[in-house]
Amino acid sequence: MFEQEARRRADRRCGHRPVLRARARLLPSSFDRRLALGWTMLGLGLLLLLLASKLLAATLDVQVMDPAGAPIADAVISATPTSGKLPSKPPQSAIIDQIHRRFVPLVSVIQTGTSVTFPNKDNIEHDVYSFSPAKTFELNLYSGIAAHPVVFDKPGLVVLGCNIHDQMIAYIAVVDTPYFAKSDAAGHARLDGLAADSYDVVAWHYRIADDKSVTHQTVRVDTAATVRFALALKEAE
Ligand SMILES: [Cu+2]
Repeated sequence: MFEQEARRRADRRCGHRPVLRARARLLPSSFDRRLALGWTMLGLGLLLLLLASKLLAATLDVQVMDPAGAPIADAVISATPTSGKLPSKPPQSAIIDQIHRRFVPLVSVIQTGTSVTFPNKDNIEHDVYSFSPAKTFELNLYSGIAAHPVVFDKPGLVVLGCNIHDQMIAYIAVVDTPYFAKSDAAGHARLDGLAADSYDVVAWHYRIADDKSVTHQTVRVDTAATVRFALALKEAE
């Protein structure tokens, strides 16, 4: 009796096996299809998110003029969200050349933590230094691109000089935000990719006459905003 029951069970199992196998063959393909569909949906979702973030990223246009309305070039503009929410950005790098006994560019704006290289493209040696509290350093007499990078790890203004050539000067504005730009010859600067927020916008120029200029403005930026600065400058030396 037990034997009969055992055989019956075994038969039932055997009888079921082909069906199970057939199902087993079906399962992976429908599962694969669902998986593929899942990945497609995920891809589409990510694409939409990317497009949305591009659309949501705001632009701040800045116009810098003197009190008479003439455009000011080389003004440094930086914008810091008043919410304190800053996107994390990997450390950046920048280059300041020495060409024909001048620093090029004359004015740079970089985010705190940026490493800067100082290639000497002249056929004479330079000795680059800064006494500024935001970054004190000296690159002893060198030529070519041997100069190692300098990391600017504190916000503030750094004034560069050369110990050999007194007329050599350059300015580095180190800012605690990834949102910055320099005005062009038309006095225009554009800050891209801002998250919607209120921003403390700061304008600075190396010839600024501090007492007469409005250098801070708070601006709400949702999709696009424009801000104007009138800076009084000292006479060029
Ligand atoms: Cu020099």
